Amino acid sequence: MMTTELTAEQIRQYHDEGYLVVENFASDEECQALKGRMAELISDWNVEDTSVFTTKEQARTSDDHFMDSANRISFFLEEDAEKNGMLQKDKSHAINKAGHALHIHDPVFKNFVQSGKVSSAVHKMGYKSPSLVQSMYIFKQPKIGGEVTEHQDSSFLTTNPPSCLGLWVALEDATLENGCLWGRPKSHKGGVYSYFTRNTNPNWKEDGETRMVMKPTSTAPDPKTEGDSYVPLMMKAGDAVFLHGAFMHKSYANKSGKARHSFQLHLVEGPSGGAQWSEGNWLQYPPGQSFAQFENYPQDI
Ligand SMILES: O=C(O)CCC(=O)C(=O)O
Repeated sequence: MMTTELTAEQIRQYHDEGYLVVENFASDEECQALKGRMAELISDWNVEDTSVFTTKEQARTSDDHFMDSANRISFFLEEDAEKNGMLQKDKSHAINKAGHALHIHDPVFKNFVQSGKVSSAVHKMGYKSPSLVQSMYIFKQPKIGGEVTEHQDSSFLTTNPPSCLGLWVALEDATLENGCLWGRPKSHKGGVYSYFTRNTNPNWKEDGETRMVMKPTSTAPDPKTEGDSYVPLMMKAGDAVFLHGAFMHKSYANKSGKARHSFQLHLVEGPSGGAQWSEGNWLQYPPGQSFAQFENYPQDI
């Protein structure tokens, strides 16, 4: 498997801009292998065993299916794919995403993430003991692929200190029409402005509260006012973008007739690298297991 060594200039760009696009990160064969394998997984998927995924009301919609998906391959439907409990599309066109442990449970996805190029890039970016905490396959379906509202990944995958790194790999061309990513250069320099954290009220349901709450930090201002400075991150199939955990990004709904499949990894610094996984994160392993067991990614997955 080809390895892609990032240059010192690319590392500088990543730290300076908060993101780094790497062309041809994945080969055509790798993109086809991941897409082909996902088609097989969908064909085996029992659509009854699912829920809808939307970023618009995430605090309210964090259901058991979502909260239990850390260590599974779970499937989530597009909001507009269902009406009155009935699917409006066949399941392969109704799915929003699959996650969050493709890298653990599926040999084809695992093979891709264990390729030397991912590990080499992550270490060059300064991670001492990177832990791969989640993987996702996002479909962004033609016509119904929903918007992803602006956010920072460190809000959703929190360590102390913040250390999240996203890797977003385009498996199909990502264009203005089909809902490419948009990002705000240098926005990571303002720090993490909120944390999506478990409600500490044990009676949240009875009290009419949500299971997860978005808590603003006192240190970073809410950067959402700076909407004009977003730039589109258009990519060809095989290109990838590394996203700093505090980098503001989003994507618009896909109104076009073309899908925009992508594969995402999120890593954090592990305990030996000096970061602690937050107990407030939505993503937790079952009792007795911990993210620390995935330190020194990718050898130890
Ligand atoms: O794929 C998208 O449209 C958005 C994905 C994203 O924002 C993320 O993975 O953090």
